[in-house]
Amino acid sequence: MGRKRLRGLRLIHSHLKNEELTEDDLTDLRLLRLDLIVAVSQFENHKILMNIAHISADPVGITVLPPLFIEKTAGYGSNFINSLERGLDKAIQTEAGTEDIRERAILISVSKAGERRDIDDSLAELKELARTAGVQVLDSFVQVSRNLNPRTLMGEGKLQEVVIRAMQRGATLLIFEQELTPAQVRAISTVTELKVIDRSQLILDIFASRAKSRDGKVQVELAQLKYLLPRLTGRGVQMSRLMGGIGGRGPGETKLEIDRRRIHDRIAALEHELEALSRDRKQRRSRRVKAGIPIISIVGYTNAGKSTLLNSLTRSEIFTENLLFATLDTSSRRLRLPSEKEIIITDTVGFIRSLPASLMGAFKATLEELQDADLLLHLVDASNPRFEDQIVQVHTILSELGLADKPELVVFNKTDQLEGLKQKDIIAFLRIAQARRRYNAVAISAIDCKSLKPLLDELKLIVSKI
Ligand SMILES: Nc1nc2c(ncn2[C@@H]2O[C@H](COP(=O)(O)OP(=O)(O)OP(=O)(O)O)[C@@H](O)[C@H]2O)c(=O)[nH]1
Ligand SMILES: [Mg+2]
Repeated sequence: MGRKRLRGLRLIHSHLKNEELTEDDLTDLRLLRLDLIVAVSQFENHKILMNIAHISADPVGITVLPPLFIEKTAGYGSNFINSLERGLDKAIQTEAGTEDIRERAILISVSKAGERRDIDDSLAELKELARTAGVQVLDSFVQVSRNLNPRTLMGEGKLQEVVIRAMQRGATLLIFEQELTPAQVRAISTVTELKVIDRSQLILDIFASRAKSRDGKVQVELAQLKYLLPRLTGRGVQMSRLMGGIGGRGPGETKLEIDRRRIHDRIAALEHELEALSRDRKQRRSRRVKAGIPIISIVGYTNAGKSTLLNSLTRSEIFTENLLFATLDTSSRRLRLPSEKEIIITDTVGFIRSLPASLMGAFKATLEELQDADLLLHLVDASNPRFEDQIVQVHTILSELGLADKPELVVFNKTDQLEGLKQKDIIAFLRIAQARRRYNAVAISAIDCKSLKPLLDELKLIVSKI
C-alpha cells in the first residue's frame, strides 16, 4: 500500500477559555489527516486540561475523548499513534481481503437538483468503466445539490466526508462522473491529497491501454493530447500528480512535461499521420465499394456483443471480452449468405453515452468506414437493464456522424440471458418484448450459432434488394 494513512503530525494548540474542541478543529483533523488534535487550556488551580480527538479505526471515524488532566495523557504518545495506524491498515486489509496492487477508487457524482434522473445508471456505468480500467471501486458518493460549488464542484462538508472515507478505505483515487475543469482538479486534489480524474480521462485511459494498431495508437494519442492541452498550465507538480498511473497511460510522463509548443507540434504530426493512414484506408474502401459487394456494419453500444456476432457469423477470432471497449480497430470479414451471395461485415469501436469530444474527433476517421455501409446492423444487449437508453445514445451518435438516414436493422442480442427473466421479473420481460416489437428487431444470441438463422434470413432479404 505504501502510503501512510496518517500524516505523522499532531496539532497542539491552546484555547484561552476552557473550551472543548471546536467544529473547525475537527475539520482540520479530518482534512489535514492529523494523527491527533489537542486543545490545551488552563483549569482552576493552574491545572492543565487537554481536549483530545483522533481518527479512529474501529469503526473508522473520529473519537473525541473526554477532557483529561495532563498527567493522564501519557498513553497518547507515539505508541498510541502507531497502534492507530496499524488499526487503520487492518481495517483496510480485511476489507480488501488480500493486498491488492490495483488503484483503489471512490466514485463521485455531483449534480444539480432536478437536473438528472439517471444518476444510478451513470454510476453503474462508471463502475464498469473503472473495472475495465483495472481499478478497484471501494465506494461511491452522490451529491445532488441546489448550487454547485464552482471551485470543488462538491460542497465542503461532503468533501470532508470523502476524505475521511478515502482514509478509512485506503483510496488512492477519486473518479468524478462529471467533467472537471483543470482548476477544479487542482483544487480537489489539493484539498484531498488524492489523485483526481474525471470520466473522460478514465475513458481515454482505457482506450490508451487498448490501442494496438498504428491507427488506434495515433488516434488515442491525439485524443489524449487534445484533452491535455487546455489542462497544461505549467504547474509541474500538479501535472505529475494528475498523470501517474491511471489516467496517465499512453504518452509517457516525460513527454507530457514538454511545453505546449511541442505538444502542438506533436498534434500536427499525428494529424498528418492520421491523414496518411486515412488515405490508405480510403483506397482499401474504394476497392471494396467498387467490387460491389454489399457492406453491413455492426454498430452498437460497447459490450453489446458486436465482435462476438462477427466471430459467430464468419467463424473468426476477433478479441472479445466482458469489458468495455474490447474493440478499437475496425475488422472486416467476408460472409457467404445461404443464397450464395457474398457480403462484407465490419465490426467497429463501440459507442458510449457522452463520448469525450476529443475521442469522438479522433475516432471520426475509423468511423468514416460506416459511411460506406449499405446497412447498419444495430446490435443491442437486451439483457442490459439500460438497453433502451443505450439505443437512444447510439442513435444520437449516429446522427452526430451524419448517419441517421442509413438503413438500420435493430438486432436484440443476449436473448439467452432472458430465459429466467419471465419468471423473475415479468414487467422487465414485457418491456423488452415491447421494445423488440417497436424497433422491429430480430432476436439472437450471438454466442449460439443456431440462433442466428432468423438474422441470416433477414440479411438475405435486405441484400437481395440492394
Ligand atoms: N450470454 C451472452 N453473452 C454474450 C452474447 N454475445 C456476446 N456476449 C458476451 O458479451 C461480452 C462482450 O462481447 P463483445 O463481442 O466483446 O462485445 P462488443 O460489442 O464487441 O464490445 P466492445 O468491442 O467492447 O464495444 C463478451 O463477454 C461476450 O462473451 C450472447 O448472446 N449471450
Ligand atoms: Mg468488440
